[in-house]
Amino acid sequence: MHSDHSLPSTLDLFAGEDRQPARTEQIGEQSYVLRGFALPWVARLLPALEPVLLQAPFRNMATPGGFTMSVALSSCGTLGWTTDRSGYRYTRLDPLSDQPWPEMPAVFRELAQAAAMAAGFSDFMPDACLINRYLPGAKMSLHQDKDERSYAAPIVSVSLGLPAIFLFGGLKRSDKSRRVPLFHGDIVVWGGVDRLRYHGVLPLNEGHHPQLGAQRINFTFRRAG
Ligand code: MD3
Ligand code: FE
Repeated sequence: MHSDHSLPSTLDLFAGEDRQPARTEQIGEQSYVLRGFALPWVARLLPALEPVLLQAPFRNMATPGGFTMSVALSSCGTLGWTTDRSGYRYTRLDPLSDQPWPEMPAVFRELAQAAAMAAGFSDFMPDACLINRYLPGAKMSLHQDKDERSYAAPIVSVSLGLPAIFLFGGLKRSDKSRRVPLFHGDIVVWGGVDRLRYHGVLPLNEGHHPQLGAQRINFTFRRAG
């Protein structure tokens, strides 16, 4: 059994004059990595994920350019992100089933809201949770998240399973990007001036995670509509 990070420790004491605990890493003006924040939630997240994936299985979608994404996607919530030859968009129906996307489990929304709050964004009301599955070799090229109606809300991203190297760029594609390792249980919150920064994920390395096996699963919570 892994250690229980829900127990308070000296690492969780608030640092200096700031409201951020010591395990929070600020990576941009309004961007934060909350190390291990999701660990106490994993035992409730994984069972809630199962029926979502039965209803809306992972699939490798086509891009407008005619490639197939190496990351497999699903979604839950009112809106799900999809791509095909005609473009990127949010839809109310899963194109695979022509049925509404699975409902967002309450424990998903509660975690996203708690993480947003911890990073200083109150009243985050996500209506979309994109679920990304990375198998070894899968990657996400540098891009911006621009398909949402408004950029006012933050984005909350939960990393589970194998570690990955996240690329955190600037507002122009050519801006230098920094590499941020993300581990099982880490949450990243972006908002405000950092909302449109370019970002991506390097190809996933082989490995085995005790709970998730040879994969990384990422939940990305957004206010899309
Ligand atoms: C940084 N997913 O689904 S976390 C995506 O780990 C996506 O699966 C990655 O990028 C993953 O679009 C990275 C999500 C993320 C979302 C929005 C951002 C990172 C961001 C906005 C600005 C900067
Ligand atoms: Fe993205």
